[in-house]
Amino acid sequence: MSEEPIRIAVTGGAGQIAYSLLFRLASGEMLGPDQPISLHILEVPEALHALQGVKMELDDCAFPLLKEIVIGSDPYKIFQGVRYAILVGARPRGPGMERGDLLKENGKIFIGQGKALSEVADRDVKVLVVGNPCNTNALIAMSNAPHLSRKNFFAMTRLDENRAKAQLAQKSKFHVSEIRPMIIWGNHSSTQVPDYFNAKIEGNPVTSVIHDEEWLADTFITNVQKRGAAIIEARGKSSAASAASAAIDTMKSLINPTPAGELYSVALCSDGNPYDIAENLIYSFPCRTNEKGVPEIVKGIPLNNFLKEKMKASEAELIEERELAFKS
Ligand code: NAX
Repeated sequence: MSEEPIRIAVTGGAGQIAYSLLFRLASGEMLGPDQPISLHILEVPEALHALQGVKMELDDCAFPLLKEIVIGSDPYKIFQGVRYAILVGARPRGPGMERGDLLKENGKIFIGQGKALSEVADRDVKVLVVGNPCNTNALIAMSNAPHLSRKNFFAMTRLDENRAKAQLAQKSKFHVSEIRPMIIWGNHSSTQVPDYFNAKIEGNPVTSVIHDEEWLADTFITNVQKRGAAIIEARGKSSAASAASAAIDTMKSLINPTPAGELYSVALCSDGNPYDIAENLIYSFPCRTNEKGVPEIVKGIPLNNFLKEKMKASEAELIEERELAFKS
């Protein structure tokens, strides 16, 4: 651990996910209890006043590890020297907005942030995109960051993984920590593929513990895909604390070597993947982080026709998003 604070950037700092995420980062949850950090928080100019209030609260927590808080709306200043960037801020879908419009509006944000990261961030910066549509936003940022490795851009599907684990735990009456691995393939959208065929409960195939195949193929997958909408319906607001928690889980997985026999889901650049998914997409795969701290796609996961078909549908959606986003 270095004594120098490590710089972590968070965008969308005045939003609801950041209101949970920033405090957990500042308490040391991502980099551990011995590593000082500095928070570099980006917002749009209209939300800077609200962000000032969040900064005041961070100050008032008197976190021992938090050495500095920098706020602002210029990505070239905020991303200066950052080792980790969690890109949460995004434009929400407005009334009457088509998916293509949403992709274009977000495209502008992630073109600018990709360029800024490429110019001023640490050369090894790991970038996790949370703001939706997160896979394609990450692709846009990656495509606009010529000085950074394409391998360092990720989009978050860990909330889907965690949601899937919670569903299987409730159905099987095992604790959630016994549900592993749990792979999410594809896009963070309703075409995502929660893979119960390769999931295990206490080391046994899910299908040998939960015998209700109809529930698995239908209710389980739909519950995971539509969990976000169910939270909005119940809470009146979209998931925030669980999204922040999943962002921290993801960063920890991306940084620390993965324990033997484990894996995690994250969307990353599909170039050279072993699952016949088109290149130049940000697609969710099972991953492990090696001893050098480099995340890699896990090879050799068996795929049946059900999975292959659904994975192709998610790939098709990502190709369509890419076409809409990159259409000039
Ligand atoms: P909020 O609307 O509460 O906050 C978003 C914040 O981003 C706002 O304060 C806004 O001013 C800011 N912002 C917009 N453009 C910006 C820019 N160019 N630079 C910096 N800041 C900018 O949304 P919140 O609930 O926090 O959700 C944030 C994003 O996460 C949304 O796009 C949402 O869809 C996405 N999610 C992604 C999830 C995932 O699993 N990948 C799950 C949770 C969440 O739905």
